[in-house]
Amino acid sequence: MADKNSGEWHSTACVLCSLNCGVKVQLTEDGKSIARTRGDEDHPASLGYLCNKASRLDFYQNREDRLLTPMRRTAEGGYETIDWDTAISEIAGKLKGIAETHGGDKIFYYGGGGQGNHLPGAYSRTTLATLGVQFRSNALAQEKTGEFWVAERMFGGYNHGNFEDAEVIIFLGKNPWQSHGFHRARAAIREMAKDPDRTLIVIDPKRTETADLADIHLAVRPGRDAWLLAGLVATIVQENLQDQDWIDAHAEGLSEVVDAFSETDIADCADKCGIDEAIIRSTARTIAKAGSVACFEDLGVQMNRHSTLVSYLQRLVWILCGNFARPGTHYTSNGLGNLGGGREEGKSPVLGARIIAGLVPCTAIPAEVMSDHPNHYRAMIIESGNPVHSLPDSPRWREAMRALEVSVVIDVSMTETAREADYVLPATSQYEKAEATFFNFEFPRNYFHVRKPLFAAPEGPLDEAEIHMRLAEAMGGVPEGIEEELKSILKKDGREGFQGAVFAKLAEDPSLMKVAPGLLYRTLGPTLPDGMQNAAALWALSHQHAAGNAESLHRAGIEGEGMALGENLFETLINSHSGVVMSDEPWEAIWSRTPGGKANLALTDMLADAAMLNDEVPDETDNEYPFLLSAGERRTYTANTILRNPAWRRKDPDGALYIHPDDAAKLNLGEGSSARISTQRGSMDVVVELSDRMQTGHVSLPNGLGLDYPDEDGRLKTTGTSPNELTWSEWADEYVGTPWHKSVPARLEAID
Ligand SMILES: Nc1nc2c(c(=O)[nH]1)N[C@H]1C(S)=C(S)[C@@H](COP(=O)(O)OP(=O)(O)OC[C@H]3O[C@@H](n4cnc5c(=O)[nH]c(N)nc54)[C@H](O)[C@@H]3O)O[C@H]1N2
Ligand SMILES: Nc1nc2c(c(=O)[nH]1)N[C@H]1C(S)=C(S)[C@@H](COP(=O)(O)OP(=O)(O)OC[C@H]3O[C@@H](n4cnc5c(=O)[nH]c(N)nc54)[C@H](O)[C@@H]3O)O[C@H]1N2
Ligand code: SF4
Ligand SMILES: [Mo]
Repeated sequence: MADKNSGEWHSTACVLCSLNCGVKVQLTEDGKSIARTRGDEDHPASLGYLCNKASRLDFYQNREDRLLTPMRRTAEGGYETIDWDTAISEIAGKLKGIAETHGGDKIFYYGGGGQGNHLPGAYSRTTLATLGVQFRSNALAQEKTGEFWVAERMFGGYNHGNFEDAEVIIFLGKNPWQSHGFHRARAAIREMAKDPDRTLIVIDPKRTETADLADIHLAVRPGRDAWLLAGLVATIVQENLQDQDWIDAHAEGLSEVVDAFSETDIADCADKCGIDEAIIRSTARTIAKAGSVACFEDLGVQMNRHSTLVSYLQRLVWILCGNFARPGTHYTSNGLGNLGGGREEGKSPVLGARIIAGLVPCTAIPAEVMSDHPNHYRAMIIESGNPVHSLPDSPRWREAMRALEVSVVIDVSMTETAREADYVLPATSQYEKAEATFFNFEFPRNYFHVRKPLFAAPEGPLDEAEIHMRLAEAMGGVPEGIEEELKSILKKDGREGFQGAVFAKLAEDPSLMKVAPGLLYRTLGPTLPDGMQNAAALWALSHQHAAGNAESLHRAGIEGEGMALGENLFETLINSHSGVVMSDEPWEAIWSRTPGGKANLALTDMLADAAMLNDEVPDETDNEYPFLLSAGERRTYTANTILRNPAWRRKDPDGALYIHPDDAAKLNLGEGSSARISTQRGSMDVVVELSDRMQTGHVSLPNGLGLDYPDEDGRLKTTGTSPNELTWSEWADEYVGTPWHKSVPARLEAID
């Protein structure tokens, strides 16, 4: 726990986006709030960098709507507070009842971590394994699963770009000036823009802040990236621009790709995507000529038509020119845990939707709850996620939540999702326990940052680990006496003896594995320094990682062999304040993770789709819905739903709808006027802001708005528009079910 007295700077991380930049904070004198924030120069990746949002972190820690006690939904539809024992015994009884009567596979698990907290996900296994839960998902299955799946099949894992060193940088449906996605983004983009030897290419219908700094801005027509990328691939193939020597040495499947694109009509692609053929061809030549190219695709294409195909086509553009496993190009990284694998792992039980990386497509969940199929989900545990607000079709989600026989939400606030649940359990905040995320994709040197708690938790909330262990105990999943026995071994024989005892116990009774994370929290956890009980799960992970990665750990300066190496890794992690480099590899190491040591260029399903593009007549809009809505844009003051108090936002108070002035004029919409936006799903009122950054016919709303928060009188007040009141589940990618939020057909009209 941070020393409450004054003045001292404590190391932690910003939890407002996936980067978790290192932050140093000073607390107020009462030790309850963050008073000052600055960048942490000792953080191995952010190096002191922060964006505008980090100074608002106290809005995360201190909130009027903080959950302080378990809640149970009443027959009248309100909530009553209940004590922990009642909550745990009722929830355990109901979940266990469903598991025994219908099978654990009827209980669905959603979430497990947001942008700053992935340790709850580790402890949830204690409950899930006890119940025999089979199906789960999280927010990655509404954005990244298509990309994961393609990358897995091409490279054997999720690939990331080395943007800092690339000669040509491509941002595809990505606005890193606002959304980051790689470290020190604003500083790095400025460096790219300034350097005459580097070319920054931005592919975005909107002239974003990133596009302002680009050498080449390809203002593609919304939803038409597939044609642009097919045009780039076809140019490379037809003009013979590929790096033949590199492909001969490092890739397979070139002839299938050449066959698929040798007849592609590039003029037709140009026509459909709205970018001149000459510009497509010259851009392809720029890419082919470059010494190194790195590309970042994000939601502009991942939540859009042909999303999985686009994830493939953009990879073809750079892999044909040899941009993998070399500095300035792309890599698969080596971190702790393995977030981001993309294997296909069976099908979901009702719709038979493809499960990628263990995640059921988010768009399938409500239908799989409300179906009368015998295998439909009957209960749900939602932890550290707000799907009623953040997944497509909020109205349908509300219905699905009520259709469940039991629903449990574990959160810090009374969220839109919590308000539909049968039970709501209060969790400690990310600054009241040790925390970490698994979104670390650096290379050649990758790092891990375990943060120490800053604040004592208030009376009431519990760490997720404790919640899961209590549930498992109440369900009879934890053998009598085991906790005390392990504790006394740890006390007597230290960690080495403890490890031996844990292994012996597991060999004797493999079912103990189910509750291992919770047991570690209870036994090893309290012995960890600085109140870091919640870091206990990292002990097992450290040993697991050490067993297969001695060389990269040694190179990173973490010493020892066998068990000692795992122990040293764990010790280094929990004793560091600002994060630790825990992997250091040569570029060749990437090939050892690539099946057969070669990149796979030819994905036959994707090539078949690409071959159809010239025949496809795109038709996104019609007379009834003449606009395309980009539903959920990242702006200077948006942070998913992590911050609920609207006062945190210094700009754009209503989360305005951006529209081109020509469109606004036609609809008699002035700056700051109100409009109604309607889609096939619903209608919402919005405040309008004119912006010539938008194309005509294209409008955008921010993500993460439409949250309610108590005003001065304690009345709940909603700020801005909740985008998913306007979206629906079927509007999604055919392969992995990621929603098409960036291409929602919509109609606009002025209102008084
Ligand atoms: N400030 C802030 N930063 C964040 C977040 C946040 O809430 N706020 N959230 C974080 C999360 S969870 C994520 S996943 C990332 C997302 O980061 P981004 O994907 O960069 O964010 P978006 O603004 O949703 O979409 C990016 C761009 O896609 C463009 N776009 C829309 N339609 C199309 C199209 O048809 N084609 C192309 N090529 N582009 C199109 C939009 O104009 C927009 O500029 O941001 C992270 N960072
Ligand atoms: N239309 C549209 N919808 C979108 C998007 C879009 O662009 N357009 N973007 C999507 C994207 S990319 C993403 S990633 C999702 C994000 O949506 P979600 O995955 O729902 O994530 P968050 O909004 O970050 O919600 C995280 C939840 O965790 C809670 N929380 C915070 N700290 C703790 C803690 O320590 N313990 C527990 N138990 N809970 C905690 C917060 O209060 C919050 O309720 O939204 C998606 N929704
Ligand atoms: S880029 Fe900004 S929001 Fe993201 S972690 Fe860093 S400071 Fe926080
Ligand atoms: Mo995201």
